[in-house]
Amino acid sequence: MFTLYSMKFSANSYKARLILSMLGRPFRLIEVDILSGANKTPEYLAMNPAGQVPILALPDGRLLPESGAILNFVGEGTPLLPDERFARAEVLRWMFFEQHSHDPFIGQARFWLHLVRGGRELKQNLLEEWEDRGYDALRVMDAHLASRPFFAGDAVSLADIALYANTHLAHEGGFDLGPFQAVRIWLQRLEREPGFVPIGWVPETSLQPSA
Ligand SMILES: N[C@@H](CCC(=O)N[C@@H](CS)C(=O)NCC(=O)O)C(=O)O
Repeated sequence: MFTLYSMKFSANSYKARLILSMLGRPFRLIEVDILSGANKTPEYLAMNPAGQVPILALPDGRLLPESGAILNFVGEGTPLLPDERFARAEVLRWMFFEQHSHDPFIGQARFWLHLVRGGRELKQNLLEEWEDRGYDALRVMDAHLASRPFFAGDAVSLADIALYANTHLAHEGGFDLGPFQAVRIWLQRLEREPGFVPIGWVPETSLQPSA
């Protein structure tokens, strides 16, 4: 069975929980309290020098940090990651977009403004850039989704899971999804997929808390 080092309100951790649920893969969850520094202990840094969640631990002990890598690993061989070369590249296109143009702005805004006490004051110099670049990302997503149901191809893929996590929480980072109708409809479409679970969901096999 997989073990997932994860934080309940972390959107990157949620991507991993969501794919494991959508694929019906049982896993053990270990809650890492990143707001109290449990991700910066020598033991945790030995598992992931970046000091971040999520980390997927394989049954043989190998460790895989990075939400996109975890999505790829878990999704390999399932309809969430097509075999055909171009179709797969389209999934990757949107996963790279998520890491470069979406999470650093919408994800960071939501993390610091919603989860970290005093985050607004600490990150005052970044707020304008987060807002500008975050709305840029939402405009790109809305334009793309205006004529298709999902980001890559006609069916749900890893790209949708990657982008759903922070987008459905964008309001917590101060973003208004009101003008982005195609994005709002897509969010609801993903929520109707089999195995969908909300961010607060935990599997029965969970341990709390841990480093
Ligand atoms: N690129 C990484 C980013 C992971 C990330 O930013 N995790 C956040 C929580 S959502 C974290 O652990 N933050 C604590 C820190 O960076 O110190 C991924 O996609 O997994």
